[in-house]
Amino acid sequence: MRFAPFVLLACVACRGGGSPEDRELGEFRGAYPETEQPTGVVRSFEIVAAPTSLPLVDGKQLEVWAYNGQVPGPTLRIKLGETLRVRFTNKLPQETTIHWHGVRLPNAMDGVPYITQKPVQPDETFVYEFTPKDAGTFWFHPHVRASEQVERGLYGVLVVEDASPPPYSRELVWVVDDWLLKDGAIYPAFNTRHDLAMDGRWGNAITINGRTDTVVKVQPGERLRLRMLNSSNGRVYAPDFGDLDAKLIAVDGLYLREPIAARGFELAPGNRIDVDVTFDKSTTAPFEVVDRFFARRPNTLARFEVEGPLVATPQFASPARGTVPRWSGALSAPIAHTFRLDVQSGGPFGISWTIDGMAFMDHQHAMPPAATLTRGRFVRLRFTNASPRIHPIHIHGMFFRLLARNGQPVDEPFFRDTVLIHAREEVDVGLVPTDAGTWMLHCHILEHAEAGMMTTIDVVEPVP
Ligand SMILES: [Cu+2]
Repeated sequence: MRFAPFVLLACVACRGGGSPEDRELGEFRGAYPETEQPTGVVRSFEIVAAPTSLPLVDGKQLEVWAYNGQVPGPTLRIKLGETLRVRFTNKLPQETTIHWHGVRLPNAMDGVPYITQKPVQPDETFVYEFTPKDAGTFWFHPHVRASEQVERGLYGVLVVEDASPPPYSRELVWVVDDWLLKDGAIYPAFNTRHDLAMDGRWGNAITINGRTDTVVKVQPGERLRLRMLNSSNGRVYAPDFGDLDAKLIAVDGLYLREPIAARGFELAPGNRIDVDVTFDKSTTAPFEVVDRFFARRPNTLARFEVEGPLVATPQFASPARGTVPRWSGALSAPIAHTFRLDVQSGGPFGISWTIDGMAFMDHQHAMPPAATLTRGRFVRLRFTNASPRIHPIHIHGMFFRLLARNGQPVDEPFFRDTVLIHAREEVDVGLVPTDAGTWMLHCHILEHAEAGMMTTIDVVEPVP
């Protein structure tokens, strides 16, 4: 009897091949940052979604839909270990929900209509309550008619601070969005044939926190933490920080294994990056942050102007020292499921975006899950983009690591919850699901999602 445990171990090793990498594949501990113990502190917020009018984009009044009368909505801020309680009231003319993008939370709090909750009807209230497992930059937005509701202005940032936040001079939260405006108003037709067939709705005005003319005045020596979110329906940005000393420290909330130069990151809809920026004491030259996703059509996003007396630069080690496994043997693991991304004609919009040949059109008639995964067990998944358009694929409630693009191994020193898959590209990811439930997997180009590019994956408890 005393040898039984060794027999069991040998058996597991047999199935996985027995190498150190294989053992790491199935090992959850250390795959994500260790969760702080819940502190018992509950942070309560009220959020009301309602139509309103705000001076946005170029300063003229714009009819929008907003959380608490603001676009972006309020930045909700709690510390790791604290519980977020949001009493949400819908004052919109249509049903809605709030999805907490990137947050590992109980499935019932994920805000997906008919799958995790009934949609919140006009004048109804719903209470979201959960204790995030990770510190980081997250966001929230509706998961009902998102291509319209998000475009009209419904989104906000959730910052889960470290239990002991690093002492930056200050912190900036930048929500990058683009607006399709015509005659001083949000272009009123949503899910147009053009937007559905192309890469979603790309606007004609790019804003940071609702403004096209962001200028941040900083003092020489300051060290900033910049939390940046792309809330656009379809537009991808590649922020270039030029001559700034800018290091990428977190992607999609979680810290990197080590800081890397913040250059060329494809900030697709849904993605967040945290950037550690230090302003040299010796220069007062202004700095621009420029989107270079299309090299020939750069967009200036914001400008830093350095002025005033020198300040001492806070000296501390980069917080980017997250536990990010290499999963170096992962490409020899079997592919648990291949998601085929494609397009076909037909359906209510005349064009349907499909996963595995199926369009997810109506939340009320849920399809069977595309895949069933086991909680705590590593899987390798493949996305084959058979279409000529881009698809930022987002998985709810878990993080994954990129393993390969078109068969070429990739070792990104970070986790993600959203990855941009280019036209005709094949992408492999690895992940260890940590929470049971039915989780959405979908394209974050909101028009593509609306026209069907969504599915679910079930995460089930391991068989004892
Ligand atoms: Cu897509």
